Amino acid sequence: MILSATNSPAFGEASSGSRAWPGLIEAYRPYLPVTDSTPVITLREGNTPLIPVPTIAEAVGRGVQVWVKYDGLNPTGSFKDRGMTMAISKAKEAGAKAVICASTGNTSASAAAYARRGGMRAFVLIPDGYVALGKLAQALLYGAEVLALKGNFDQALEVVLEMASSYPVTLVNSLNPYRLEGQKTAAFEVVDHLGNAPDWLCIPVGNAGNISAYWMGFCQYYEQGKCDRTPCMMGFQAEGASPLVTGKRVHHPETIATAIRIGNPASWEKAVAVQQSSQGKFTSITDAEILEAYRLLASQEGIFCEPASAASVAGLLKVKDQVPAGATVVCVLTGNGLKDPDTAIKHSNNQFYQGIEPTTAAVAEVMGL
Ligand code: AN7
Repeated sequence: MILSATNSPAFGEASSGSRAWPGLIEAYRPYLPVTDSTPVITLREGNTPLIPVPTIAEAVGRGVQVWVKYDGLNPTGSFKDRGMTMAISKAKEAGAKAVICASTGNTSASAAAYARRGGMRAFVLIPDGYVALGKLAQALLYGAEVLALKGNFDQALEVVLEMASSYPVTLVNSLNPYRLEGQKTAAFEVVDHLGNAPDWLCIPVGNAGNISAYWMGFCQYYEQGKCDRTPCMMGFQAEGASPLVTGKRVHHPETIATAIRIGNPASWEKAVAVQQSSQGKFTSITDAEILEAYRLLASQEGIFCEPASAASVAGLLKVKDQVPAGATVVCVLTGNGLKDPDTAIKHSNNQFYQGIEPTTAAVAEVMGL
């Protein structure tokens, strides 16, 4: 049975009888570590659509049903907003004046938006030259103080951890436990929409915060009797940045999916525990497979996600023969395709006719009419 999103616990309750979505802290307040004195800093994140993807389901075959959780429709265009509304609200509650994060891009955009809305400074450290254009544009315009480091994400994270332990700045990377508390609500929404947990959850993995958060959410809902099973957690990493697949830190991670260009995941142990308790698996996919899924989602399903997000669908297609017949699969699309216009333009296989004379004759000729 498919239930609608309006079954989530407090849909609209906080908005005096209206059906407006109040943001995930209000919607899932009983499940979150907030009190009446927590100042809720929200952009009404969450409540993102779970969309059926019939072309992908067809490619998997054997009656498997596939949905994507399109978290690229959050206010700053990625799932990070789920964690950031919690982390920033709790930082504000604790009296913080400034927050800091290392980021491959999405965390920086989200931290910037929520911190500025909460009246705090946001310091973001990014790997110079490896952040997608849209994400950099967001961080700058939201008013973050952006520091581009001559190094990769893993090095930036090491610096940030030291900064947060020595200076009065609150860490808002996913090592901040409130981040995962917020992000686990995506699992709640999946169960609220489907009426149960899926058999498989396919998810891109970088620092492994999100896979850990989803698992927390499914387990919590299972304990509450909201679902009668928990999914196999299937984590996918880009081949050039796949430490969880190889079991070894990658010193020079490389992938076109810059969001997951991470060689030393912050939540490494947590992710291994999730894989083991859920009987899931970590698998790597190549950049070519990521791009193939990225184009397929856009051109066949009308869903534009960023390359890192397409890793979940690329991964599903790669291991499709392992999916039990008739299973229900949810692939998480973590970020919006508009984040990375360069990759879209460079790797579109579709025709782009340029330099056409502005006449009907010229246009008709190109159209082959
Ligand atoms: C689109 O923004 O690490 O496994 O600094 O942006 O929880 O790290 C982003 C990660 C997947 C991986 N998809 O999630 C950052 C950052 C997108 C992402 C991931 C990221 P985690």
